[in-house]
Parts: sequence; structure tokens; C-alpha cells
Amino acid sequence: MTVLVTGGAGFIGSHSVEALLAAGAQVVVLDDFSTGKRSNLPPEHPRLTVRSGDIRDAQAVAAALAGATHVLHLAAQVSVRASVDDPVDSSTRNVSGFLTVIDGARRAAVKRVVYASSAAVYGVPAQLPLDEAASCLPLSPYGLEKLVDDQYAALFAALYGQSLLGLRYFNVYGPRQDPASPYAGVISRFAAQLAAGAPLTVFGDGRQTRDFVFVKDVARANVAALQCDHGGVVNVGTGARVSLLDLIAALGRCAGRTPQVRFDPPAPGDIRDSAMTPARMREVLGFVPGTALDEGLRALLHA
Ligand code: UD2
Repeated sequence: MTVLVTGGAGFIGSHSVEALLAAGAQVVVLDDFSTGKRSNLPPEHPRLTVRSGDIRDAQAVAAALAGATHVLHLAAQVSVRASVDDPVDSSTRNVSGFLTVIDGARRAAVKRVVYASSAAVYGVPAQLPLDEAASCLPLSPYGLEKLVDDQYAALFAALYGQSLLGLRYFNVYGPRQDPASPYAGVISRFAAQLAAGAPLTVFGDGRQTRDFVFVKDVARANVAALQCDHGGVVNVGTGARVSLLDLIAALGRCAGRTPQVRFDPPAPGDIRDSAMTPARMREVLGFVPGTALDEGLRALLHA
């Protein structure tokens, strides 16, 4: 297969490119390098082409699609908070950009499109663990944009017979996630604070829970999703629920020292608990994440 990976120089993208190259695929990366880095990708590889371009530019997308059999669409404005600060800019990337890519794929008669949706579509969980039939009431423009993407994908499948699958990632962590951004995920922030000898800043009491999934497992899920032909949406996580206090204990074990912790007021709009059921992920992708939390944290701390 020849796979166009949009956002291929980013965090999840670059790990996915590695997994696709290891699986023998031909890979074309399209990235605007706003947050992605060329250095996240192998310097040279006979089956890798890297192009600079914007997913909102239909010509750039069409050019990158030449010869592609599959698309892995990961390019996006990935920050919930940035979407709250500038919802218009966020929607041009996450809705118009998304539409430009799936419509380009349709015109190019690409066989299969897999794209990044998000657990953010669910909002405050009506029940836990979340399965894919749970109600969706997003709390941010970002969550709404991803939900609109899921609806566009369903519509394109019905209207044009296109093969599309959305992956609703839970809390992805691992090497190359930028800790510097104010929007960074909690694990990359804690890892950076630990490395700097600074206290880990917990928002709230630390008893909130998340499903933390290692980025190389997510890359494997992406490859499996390209190789199957199911449509709709699939939750991607581990099925486990980890509190921030558990996470801090695990970081301490992996670093070989007890981290200092500072408790700050809870973040506004924070969800208390998040958890997914892995049933559809197993059934549709035949995929089970293989990386235990301690193993993933060690890989991150020693990256
Ligand atoms: C995740 C996703 C977000 C969206 C959302 C959907 C990441 C980075 N973000 O947000 O894109 O999909 O899920 O529900 O995966 N926290 C601290 N200290 C810090 C940073 C965070 O205590 O320095 C807390 C934070 O208040 C929250 C938890 O850690 O309770 C996880 O925060 P996060 O920003 O990593 O992820 P989340 O679940 O809010």
C-alpha cells in the first residue's frame, strides 16, 4: 500500500510513519510543519517522501495524493484550549481541512481513509466505561469539530460508498509529545517537571482518572485500521483507568525517586473520570495495546 499520512511529522504521525515503513508500506507525508518536525522522521528512507503543505489547500492535497491507495489523516489543530481561544481558526483546520482531505481522497479514488477522531466528542461521560454508542455532547469547539468529522465520514460512506474509519483516541502519551506547550498532555508535562527537578503540578486532588495509551500502540492501531475495511468509529485506549496519583507513583518507580507534588486548584471544565471499553477496538482492529504503563513511562523518560 501507498499511504498518505497527513500530519506525519507530528507526535502520533511520526510514530505511525515508522510503523507503516516497518510494515513495508510506501509512505508520503504531508505536513505544514507548524508543530511537526522534520527531525521526528527518519533522515532518509527509500520508501518515504516528505512534502510540505497545508491540508486546507486542495491542490497541495491532490498533489500529495498522487499514487496513494490509503490515507491516514492525522493533521489537525490538536489543542482543546486553542480551540476555545480561537474556534474559527480551529474549525478551518479540523473541519474544512478534514473535508478537503476526505474529498481529495474520494476524487483520487483512494481505497481507504483512517482519521483521528477523539474521546473529546463524548464530553462529560453519561456512563463509564464509554462505548462508541454513548451520547456525544462535546464541551469544546475541538470536540465538536471531531464529532462533525465523524458525521461527515458517515455521510461520505453513505453518499459515495467511501471506506472511512474514525479512531477516537483517549489520552495518548509517549516520546515526541511537546511538553513546552501550555496545551501539553499531563504525562509529558510531568516528565518534563521531573527532569527539571521541579514539583509535579496536579490540578485538583489527583484522584481524577484517565485512560493513558502509549503512542506506539496507537501507531499499531492506525496500521491495523488501514488494513481492515470496517467503517464508523472505534475507541482507542487500553480500557484501564489510572488516577493522577497512580500515575505519579508509576513515574516515581520508573525514575527511581519520589517526585515532589504541588496541588493547584482544579482546571476549569476538567472531566473527573474518563474510561473506554475496548470491545469494538478488539473486534474491528483485532488489536490489543501491548505496552504497560511503567514500560511506556520508561520509554518516555529515557527517550
Ligand atoms: C484529553 C486530551 C484532549 C481531549 C480530552 C477529551 C490530551 C493531551 N488531551 O484531555 O485533547 O481529547 O482528553 O476529554 O490528551 N493535569 C494536571 N497537571 C498538568 C496537566 C494536566 O493535573 O500539568 C490534569 C488535568 O487537569 C486533567 C488530567 O491531568 O485532569 C489530564 O489532563 P490532560 O490535559 O493530559 O488530558 P485531558 O484528559 O484533560
